[in-house]
Parts: sequence; C-alpha cells; structure tokens
Amino acid sequence: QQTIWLKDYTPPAYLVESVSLTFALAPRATRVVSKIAFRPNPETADRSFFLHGEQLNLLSAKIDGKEVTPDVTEDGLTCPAPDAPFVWEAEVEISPETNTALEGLYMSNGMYCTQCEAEGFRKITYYPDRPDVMAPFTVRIESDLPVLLSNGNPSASGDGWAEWHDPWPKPAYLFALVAGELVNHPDRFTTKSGKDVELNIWVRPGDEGKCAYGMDALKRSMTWDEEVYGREYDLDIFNIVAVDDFNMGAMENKGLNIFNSSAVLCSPETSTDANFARIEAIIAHEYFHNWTGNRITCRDWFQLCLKEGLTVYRDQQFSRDMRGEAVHRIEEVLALRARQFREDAGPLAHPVRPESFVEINNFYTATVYEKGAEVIGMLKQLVGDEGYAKALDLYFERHDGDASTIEDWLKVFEDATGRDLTQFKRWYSQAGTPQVRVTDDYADGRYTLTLEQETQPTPGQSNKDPLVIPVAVGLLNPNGDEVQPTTVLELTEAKQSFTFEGLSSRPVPSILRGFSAPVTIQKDSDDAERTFLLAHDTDPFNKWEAGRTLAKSVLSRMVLNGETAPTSYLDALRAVARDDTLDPAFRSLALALPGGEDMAQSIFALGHCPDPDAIFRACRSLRDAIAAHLSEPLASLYDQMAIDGPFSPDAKDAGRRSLRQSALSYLTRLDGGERATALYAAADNMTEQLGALASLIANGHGQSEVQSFANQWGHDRLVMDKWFGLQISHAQPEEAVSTAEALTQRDDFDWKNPNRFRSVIGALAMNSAGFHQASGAGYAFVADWLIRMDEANPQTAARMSTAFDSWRRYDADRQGMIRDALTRIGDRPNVSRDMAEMVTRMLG
Ligand code: DPP
Ligand code: ZN
Repeated sequence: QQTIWLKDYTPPAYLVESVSLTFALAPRATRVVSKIAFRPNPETADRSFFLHGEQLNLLSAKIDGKEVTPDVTEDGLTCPAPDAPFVWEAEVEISPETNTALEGLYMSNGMYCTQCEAEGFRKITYYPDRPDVMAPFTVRIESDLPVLLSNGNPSASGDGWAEWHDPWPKPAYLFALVAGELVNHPDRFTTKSGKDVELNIWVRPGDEGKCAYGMDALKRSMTWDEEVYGREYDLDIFNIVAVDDFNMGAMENKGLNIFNSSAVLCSPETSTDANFARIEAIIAHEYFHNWTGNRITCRDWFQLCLKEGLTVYRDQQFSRDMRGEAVHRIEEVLALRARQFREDAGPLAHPVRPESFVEINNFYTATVYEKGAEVIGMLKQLVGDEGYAKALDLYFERHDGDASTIEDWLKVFEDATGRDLTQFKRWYSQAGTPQVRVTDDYADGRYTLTLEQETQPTPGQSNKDPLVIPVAVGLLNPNGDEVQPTTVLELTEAKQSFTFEGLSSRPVPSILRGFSAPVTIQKDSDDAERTFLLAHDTDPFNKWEAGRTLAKSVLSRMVLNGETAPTSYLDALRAVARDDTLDPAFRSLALALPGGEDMAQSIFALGHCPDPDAIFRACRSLRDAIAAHLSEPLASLYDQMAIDGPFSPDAKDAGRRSLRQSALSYLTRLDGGERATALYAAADNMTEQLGALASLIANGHGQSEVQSFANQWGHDRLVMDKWFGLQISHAQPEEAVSTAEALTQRDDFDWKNPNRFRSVIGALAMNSAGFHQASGAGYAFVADWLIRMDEANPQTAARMSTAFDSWRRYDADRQGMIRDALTRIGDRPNVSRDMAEMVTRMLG
C-alpha cells in the first residue's frame, strides 16, 4: 500500500494544450487513439514525462510523429520527452465488456459509458490523470450504435460516427462518453443572457415516461443558480444519461452528466416522495458542479471538499428553497448524524481535507461531503449573507478556469470580508465531532452561558485545538415568550462565557438553533426543559431537536434501566400530533423515533456498551406506548391527511403523505394491519404502496402483499430494488439474515449491479439489531458478499465495508467476530487496494 500525502504535492512537469481522442468501439477490443499536445510547465524545472495508464494494451506511441518505446509499468509509462512543446500520439486497446469495476469505459445493458472520477481516465488511455492538468477535448466516436455522446457541443457527425468538441479546459476526470440505443426526453432552456440551450435526458427505450420530473428539476436548478449565485450555463447543450450499473449517485462530467438510473428516473407509480426529493437534489447537485467543480476544479484530490462541500451546500440551499427550510434542515441533520458523526467517532475519522490516502475512492465520504457543507454553512454565518455573496463573486471571478485549493477558497473570504480565517481553517484539518458543554447561571437579571469545547482524539490526531464554533442561541422566558431572538455566539476558546442583561426571570436557553455547527451539545437539561422547548421554541429546528433529545433520553432510560415511557413525554407528543398549526412534514418528523443505529450512538456516548436487541425491544415498546396513548389523534390524522385528486410530488402533498404514513406505522400496531392492507390495495402511487407494505412487514403481516408486489413490479429494476431492501430493513432482528440469504438465492439477485447489491447488503447493515445478531450470522453474511464483490468491483465493496466501522462500540464477543470478519476480508492475496486500505484503517 503506497500512501499519498498532501504535503508531497508537486506541480505537473508538462501541461496539456489540447486533446484529441478517437474511439473505435467494440465490446472486447475498443481502440483508443489519442493525440495530445504537451508543453513544458514553466512553473517547474521538472522534465520527467510520466503518463498514468492501467490495464491498457499499448499498441503504438509516437512523439512528434516518431515512434517511441516507452517504459511501461503497471500504473503508467515514462519516456524521454523534449523540453519544448510536442505532440504525443498513442493507440491502446481496452475491453469495456469485461470491466466489472465500472470505472473507466464499461458496458451496462449493451450501452457504453464511462466513469472517470477520480482516477478512471487512466483506464481509457495514457494521460497525466490529475485534476490540475486541464485541456480542451475533441472526441470522435465510431460505432454503429445510434446515439453517440461526449462532452461539450456536437461538432460533426455521419454514418457510424460523431464528433464532439468541449471548448472549456477540463481535467480528465470530467471526461465522458456514452454510446447506445437510447431515446431522449428533450427540452430547452434560455439563460438569463439569452443563450438557448438544448436539454436532453437519455434513457433506455421504455423509460421515456420517467424523465419529466428530472427535466423539471434541471430547469429549476438552472434558474436557481442564475438567481442565487449569478451562474449561467456555458454550452449549447446539456445532456443527462441514465445508466443502470453505476457506482455512485451521479457524475458531473462537463455537459454530459451520467446518472445512476435510481438518481434520475421517476414516476408517481414507481417512485416514492423520498425518491423525488433525492432526484431533485442530485440533479441540482450535478448541475451546480458546472461552476463549483468544473469551471473551478480541484488542484489535487486532497481538495475534494472544495468542490463537494460547496456543491452539497448549494444543493441543500436549493432543496430548502424548494421544500421548506426547517424540514429540510432537519433532514440534513438526521443524515449528518447518521453517517458523518458515526464516521467521525470511529476508526475511519478523517479531516474534511484529508492529509493522506492510499485509494482516493475511499474518501468520497460523509465527512468530505456533508461536513464539508456544514463548514461552508458556518462560514456564511460568521461573515453574514452579504459577506458570503461578495466572497463567492470574488471566488468565481478570481478562480474561473483554475484548479484551486482550500487556501484559495479561504483567501477570497478574507479578501472580500477582511476577516482572519486562520483559526477557522482548523475545521478543514481537524477530524472529530466537537462536543460543546453548556452550563448557565442567572442572578440579578444577568444570564450567563458558559460554553466549553472539546474534541476527542481521532486516528493520527491526539491533540485538538479549539475551533471557531458559531453557536446560535435564543432565550425564552418561563411563559414561553422569546426574550432574546436568535443571536450567534462565536466560541473560539476552549471555554468562554457570554452574558445577557436585563432579564426579569431565569430564561430557558435554546442552544444551537438551526443546528448552527456540526457539534454535539452537552447540557444537564431535564425532560421538563426539553418538553418546554418542544412546546414553545420559536426556532423550528430546535423545537424538533427538543423532541428528539427527549425521545433519546426516554429510550436510553428504557434500555438501560428498564423504565417505561413517561406519560409526560406521551402527552407532549400528543400535543404535537394535534397541533394543526404545524406543517404536516414537520409533524411527521417530530413523530418519528430514533432508530437502532442512532440509539446505539447515544448509548455509547453515555458510556455504555449498546445492546442492539435491547434497543430494538425498547423502541418497539415505546412505539406501542405511543400508539396506545395517541391512538385517537393518529387515527384522525390518518383520515385527515388523505389526499383527493391527482398525485403531485410537491413538498406540500409529500408532507401530508409522510404524516399519514407516520400515523399508519403506529396504527398498524393496533389494528392488526387493517388500514395498511386497505391502503396497499387502493394505492395508486409508490409512496403509499410501499409505505403500506413497510408497515405490514414491520408488524409481521403482509406475506401475500410481498408476493403480489413482486408479481406487479418484477419487470422494473428500480422498484424491485425497493422490494429487496424493504423486506430486510423491516425484518424482525432474528429473521433479517435469513431473509437476506433467501433473497440472494433469487435469479433476479444480480449482485454485480451496485443498486441491487446495496439493496440487500446495505439494507441488512441498516437493520441494526438484525446485522448485530449475537450469533454473528450477519457479520459472516456481509463479509462473504464483500469478498465476492471486491473481486468484481472494489469501489462498491470498499464503500459497503463501512458497515463494520462502528465495531468498537460493541461487546467483546461481537468485537471478536467483527475483527475476524474484517481479517478474513483483508487477508486475501487478491484483496483490492480499496478494500485493503479500509480494513487496515478499521482494524487500526
Ligand atoms: N459524482 C460525484 C458527485 O457528484 C462525484 N463528483 O458528488
Ligand atoms: Zn458532487
């Protein structure tokens, strides 16, 4: 394992002026001819000529027209080269059909497609495959397939060939090529300066009916980026292609975004409201990359958060605008805690900008993406909305066309706002979730809040320095009126006090409003204070958060002390359910309980070893208590929230369906599945059909519905992925592994398809009590599949291996079994570099 370090960065010896590629496509013998104009980089004296290349069959190479014989190794070639501009020509042969890693050029259902980020281009031809080498590309594709696409604008075509030219210099990771029998869903968009842009979503025949929403989301994203960031689209055409076999969600290749079909195709009959929301966010994300990622890219892969943190932040802003600020913020935080806080607390913890890696694919993480976005949100709070807007304008002006760094990014904020960000920069280099301890004091009208910050050691970082933490705070008086509107306290020291004057009584503080920083708050609050905030907080995030901490506190006591759910809690929840002034989507979130993983995190944080079965039983018992105590308001919500009229995926209707579903999940515990059975039979949309099925399965009903669902949807891969996943994620703990095992025996368990693989292996890992069964069956099952997948597709296997990353929380028996599983995965002679790095880090 060779480790690559940020501190070892050196500029490229040669830059590229232009690239011309010709592809003669054939499943097992695609020929790629490249013609690349190089020039020495004036910024370095280094003249070593190295081109990356992996799994390529080099047929010929020339420099300035003269044959050369390069020195070829496993990862590239070297060759003597002039200290002056020259033209490199090479021909290689590759085999897309046998490429199961889905990186480079590969085939999916008879169509050719590519995935080059981060380092897949080197599997297509020899090239300086690093993001700081940028060039305009001309691409000629030769094939009998009817649709031939690449980046940029179409420049010429004829019978059996097409040529594309991308005038915008780009790094190789943004290269894309698609060829197939595809049909398009076309549209047009006129930019604010009057440029007419052709838009297409390309899909396999039969999927045409699932493109309209994605197209609508694309046009809304284009408008939003013009209005909010002043960014316009810059080519004549924007193509999106849906691909069934894809390692990630989607990819922002210049002018030719390639999407996992699950991240673009949708219709009311086949997609849930959650699918619609995710598709809207991913379409926006990839489109926004056109400026934050493509026009301004990263100097090296350590700077990945430069484009990903910012682009996630932008897609979150967009989704909040589309779907409601508070509700979306709550969903962001739920996802952050589930994935990023977990990562930050375990052996895989790393800074938002990592300092080293073995395989960069292992660093497309919640920390780089989601914590990276939180860091930008904090920056915006610290410099204000105007400062942020000025800094972003300067960023685009100063760095358009550059391969930039986090230093460049922070410098524009310093230059635009005059603020010194030296200390703030630690957010990029220091791993771990800071804990903020809150104590308070009241005397003579003065209220003092004392905040103390601490970050636990993480791998490779034993000492942590204080961070700049914006803590948004409001104060309520005992009547529930707000006496201090939201104000942002800047915590910069290890311990600091803030005073509020002129209060007539001791206030109740509402801390970290809007989740103003990615930290955990520790305060000796009691349930009475949380109940008060749940009833009165004017900040919707903290109102929800009060209910959440209350639920966790109740559940923790149920798990650890065998207590039963207190009536005060059930009354508070009933008040929320009944409060018609609250948005249905908000009420649905407030009625949802923390899951097994969430509670395992909380119980571990309280200093106890989590018992997944005990957590499962406590959650079930709390659900029963809620169902019984709230049966009347839940039953009326179930009726009230029904929607007459045609399906709309908009946030308002989705919120009603969500609340109705939430009510149903409790009511099914009381009515023997009567409502869910009826809803399943009557549903005309996937949200309700799947929601009803989930409620049935979770409560031990629904065998015949599971069958009829498969009969109805067997032809639709994306719907069947849900069917596979649901049976496992909602299975009783003792049945989860056997259910997963049985599903893998099916003919349609096409495990090489990453979506199908995740729908089974990922679903089991998410069924906390099922995965962690004391027998170790869950660990063995997941390990077996990771080993199998690692041989075909290291990237997908390595990412899924994070199922094991929380292993040190558990008891000695479970730890022993997980260690054995990880060792078995990592000790194979043919283990991939991706997996080897993950196992090494997890075993630490
Ligand atoms: N396709 C991934 C994303 O958009 C990597 N760039 O985040
Ligand atoms: Zn991205």
